[in-house]
Amino acid sequence: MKNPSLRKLALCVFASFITVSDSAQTVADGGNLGFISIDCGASRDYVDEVTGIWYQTDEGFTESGTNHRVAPKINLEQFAPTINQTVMTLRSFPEGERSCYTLKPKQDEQNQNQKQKYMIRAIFAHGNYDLKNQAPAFDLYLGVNYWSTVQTLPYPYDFQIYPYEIIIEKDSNTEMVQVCLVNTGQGTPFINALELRPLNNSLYPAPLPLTIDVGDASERIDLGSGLLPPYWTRFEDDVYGRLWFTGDNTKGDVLQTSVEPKAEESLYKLPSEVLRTALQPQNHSNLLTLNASYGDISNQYYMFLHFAEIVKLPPGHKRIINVTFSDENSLSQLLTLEYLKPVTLSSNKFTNKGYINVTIKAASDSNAPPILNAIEIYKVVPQPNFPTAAQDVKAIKEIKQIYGISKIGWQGDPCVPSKLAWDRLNCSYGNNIRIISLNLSSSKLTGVIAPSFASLEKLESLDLSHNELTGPLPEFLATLANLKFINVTGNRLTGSIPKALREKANLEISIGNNPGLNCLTNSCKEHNKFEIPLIASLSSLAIVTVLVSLVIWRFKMITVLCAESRKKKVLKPKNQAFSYSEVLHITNNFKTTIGEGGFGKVYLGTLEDHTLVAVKLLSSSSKQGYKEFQSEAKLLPVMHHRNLVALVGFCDENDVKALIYEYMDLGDLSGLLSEKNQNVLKWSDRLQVAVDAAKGLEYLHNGCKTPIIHRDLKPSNILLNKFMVAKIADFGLSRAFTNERDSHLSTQPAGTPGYIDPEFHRSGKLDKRSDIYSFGMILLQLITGHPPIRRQLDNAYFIVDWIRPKIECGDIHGIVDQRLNGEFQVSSAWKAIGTAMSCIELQPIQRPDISYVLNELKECLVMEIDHANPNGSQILPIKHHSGQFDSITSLSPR
Ligand SMILES: *[C@@H]1O[C@H](CO)[C@@H](O)[C@H](O)[C@H]1NC(C)=O
Ligand SMILES: *[C@@H]1O[C@H](CO)[C@@H](O)[C@H](O)[C@H]1NC(C)=O
Ligand SMILES: *[C@@H]1O[C@H](CO)[C@@H](O)[C@H](O)[C@H]1NC(C)=O
Ligand SMILES: *[C@@H]1O[C@H](CO)[C@@H](O)[C@H](O)[C@H]1NC(C)=O
Ligand SMILES: *[C@@H]1O[C@H](CO)[C@@H](O)[C@H](O)[C@H]1NC(C)=O
Ligand SMILES: *[C@@H]1O[C@H](CO)[C@@H](O)[C@H](O)[C@H]1NC(C)=O
Ligand SMILES: *[C@@H]1O[C@H](CO)[C@@H](O)[C@H](O)[C@H]1NC(C)=O
Ligand SMILES: *[C@@H]1O[C@H](CO)[C@@H](O)[C@H](O)[C@H]1NC(C)=O
Ligand SMILES: CC(=O)N[C@H]1CO[C@H](CO)[C@@H](O)[C@@H]1O
Repeated sequence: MKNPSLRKLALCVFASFITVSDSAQTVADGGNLGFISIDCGASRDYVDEVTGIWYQTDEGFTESGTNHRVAPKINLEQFAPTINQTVMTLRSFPEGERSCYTLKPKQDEQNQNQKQKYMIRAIFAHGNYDLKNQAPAFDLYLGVNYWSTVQTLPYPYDFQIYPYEIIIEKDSNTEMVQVCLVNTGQGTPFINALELRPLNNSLYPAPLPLTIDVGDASERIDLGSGLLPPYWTRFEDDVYGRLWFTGDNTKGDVLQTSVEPKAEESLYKLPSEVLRTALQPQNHSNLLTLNASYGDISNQYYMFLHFAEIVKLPPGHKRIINVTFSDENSLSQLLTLEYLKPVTLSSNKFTNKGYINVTIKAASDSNAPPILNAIEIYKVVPQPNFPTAAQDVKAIKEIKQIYGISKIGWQGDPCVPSKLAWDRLNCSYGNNIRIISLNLSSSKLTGVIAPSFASLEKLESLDLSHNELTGPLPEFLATLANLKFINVTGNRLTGSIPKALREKANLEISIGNNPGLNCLTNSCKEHNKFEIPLIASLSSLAIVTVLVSLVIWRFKMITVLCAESRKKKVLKPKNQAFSYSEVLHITNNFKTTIGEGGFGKVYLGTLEDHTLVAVKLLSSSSKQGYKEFQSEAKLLPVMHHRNLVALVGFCDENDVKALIYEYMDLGDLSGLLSEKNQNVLKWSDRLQVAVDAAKGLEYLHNGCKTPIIHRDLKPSNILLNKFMVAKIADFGLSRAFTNERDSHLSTQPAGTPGYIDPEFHRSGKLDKRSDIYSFGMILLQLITGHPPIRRQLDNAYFIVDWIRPKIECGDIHGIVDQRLNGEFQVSSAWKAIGTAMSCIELQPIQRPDISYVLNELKECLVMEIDHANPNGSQILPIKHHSGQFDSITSLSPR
């Protein structure tokens, strides 16, 4: 922690200020010079009587905080008549960790694409504004980098004014400069004034930013000043608004002149008041030594010495000065002074040796001793942090503005520094810092989904659920290459899901509870042309034979598509038409058979990008199941969900008809549960499968305006990929209904014995509850390891009749699959059984909705995992949807 030196401590509001020069009045509006002058906490704009500078209130520069007046209980004017208006009010920031002021310096029209140097000054004087007699300390940031720590002092020093100055360089690409106050838990940050002044770019040649910091060895001193210390001069004297302090004159002889040095002609434009005085060695010595002690060991400094001859030397006499900075080079510089002409020498970088050593000697041929008029010592402010990519900053600020998001924490850079990153978003911190997830769930957003979201190029997850968003789900979201998850559940979106989004690989969209959002009607029309009469069942179990005549025009359409696709020999995107020769190529001439169904064989295939696929080929002799195929071909391209098997493409060429699906490495659930499988599925894996399948079913039932009823749910229709993510397959019997209440009378037989809803079997009435029944039977099979109809010896009995007595006598270990050897959490198992039993109520009306079932199953999973991690580590089953790996890696680390 730094402590302001005593010399600076003495700098207080009782200072006597320098007299005013008339010329200052001509710049009533500092804005013309590119000035920004903010009187924080002021209630109105005004022109400072003394300096002629126009001060603005901080409205529009910052977003939070409250206004105060220093020393509210005393008559300041009487108490300290010289106090400056800018210091009299302040703004404090009791809420939020980081509070920022955003300055937008005017871009010089003639100086486009150039860098521009600015001086920024922040002024602090708390004046016991809150009557707490405290001395707050807080950090000051310039953009994403630490600048300094403001350390104030308590009564009776509470009127001390702390000016912090920094010289920065802004290139024309950066639109704005941000000065942020960061609460470090040592009191409420506050600020009295903030000023920005453009500098001539040739000034202060050194790596920027450079700062002059109250608590550090850095300083700006006017030597030989006749004024009693302390004092500081302001704009009326210094066109750049630098503050000058009186130095220690006791080590030398003071020189003064009443003649004005030609300050205007010099680059640094020092106030003539500063140049008019100098110090020379005592007793006509030839050596002036400066010795200042450094601040922190790690700091680096640059020094600027200002000289001007203020003594009219006899003709022929010269003052020649030999300056040696003990900086990195320690080179000596020779300087011959001319009468009244200011000159500045700059040092190289000083690395810290504990003190600064500069010797100023008279050169051997000099006729006069050395002098020094003023000195500036700047500390280099390290810049270790880079801001978030400008594009993302712009986009998130637009989003903030469009939706009027007034979050106290959303100030400054969204991602940097990481400990101050905005809530509700996550970033990737590589070479290029990007926003990768944004969660604005329940944020009262209204209006349409703005294009700014699409500017967050690297976004992986976007949660906009539970807002009041209207309009369509925009197609531009599909341009986000990494996007894997969108949740717009619970809004008022309308229209249909754009094709580009539906077809985007690995994208999960949650669209539930948008009454006007239709994912079928429009899309189906659009998709009709993709229908091809193929059989689409990956499962190999009983499928009913139905003969349906072909719709000839569709074949023509498809032929055209195939012809087109043959021309482009490129990698196919999703749901694309493949030619027969491509199918041959993909399957390596139908080399590997991975399954066989009623309609033909399923082959293993490999796409050009090495993705494995399952190619279902319709045997040319088979005339079965066209209806089923049509269902699937109609529904599958429309439905996109992580827990539904995805259709990759199709082929229809002359007699060859094939459907191409994503490859599910681990096969179907009935195989995984069968006694032949040596790798017994763990309890937590079973629950995860149940949760996955429930999610898929929830999407079918509730994700779209038009519910889809699967009608043939059974373990063999639940497939698992290599990450053990379960997906529902086989939509051959699925039906979509425009009106949910309108339960349909179906004449068609459907379903598989054991899993089929007996009520549907009886009445032929079809609704979502039939799927729930089947789902309940699958749950029971996951729990017990047994199919619904168990055969033992000559007997066959219904699993429910076997299970009920065990439930009644509380025999959980008798119910759960014996192969688990009791390795499961009892409460989790009971909950799972309860859920399953509620699904298979005979009265459909008593069966729960799938969303309820899903929640119950999630809770089962949490119970099991909490049990497996007794230390309470927060591994949750439902992850942030960043990829396929999430849920499974958290469950079964492999
Ligand atoms: C900066 O100073 C140099 C030298 O005095 C001068 O030539 C130049 O015009 C100045 N630039 C600006 C923008 O004032
Ligand atoms: C200058 O001379 C005076 C009187 O002789 C002496 O007291 C003082 O120490 C000298 N100063 C220096 C810097 O030599
Ligand atoms: C300079 O200051 C440092 C620290 O105050 C001190 O150790 C050193 O002796 C001084 N050097 C000279 C030449 O006065
Ligand atoms: C200061 O620098 C001068 C010239 O480089 C050198 O002679 C002197 O010893 C240095 N003093 C200290 C204390 O380093
Ligand atoms: C300047 O001072 C340095 C260090 O004291 C010395 O080495 C050099 O010779 C001097 N140069 C002149 C021209 O006097
Ligand atoms: C950010 O990451 C954390 C930790 O992984 C996670 O808990 C949080 O939900 C994520 N936030 C968003 C908006 O994705
Ligand atoms: C978004 O935040 C809400 C609550 O803040 C949370 O329930 C939800 O899971 C989050 N979404 C994601 C994708 O992390
Ligand atoms: C989408 O958001 C809703 C509401 O926050 C939530 O209930 C649902 O679980 C989310 N969907 C997913 C897949 O996370
Ligand atoms: C440097 C400066 O601006 N000083 C002024 C502060 O305010 C008092 C009273 O308003 C003036 O008299 C000073 O000149």
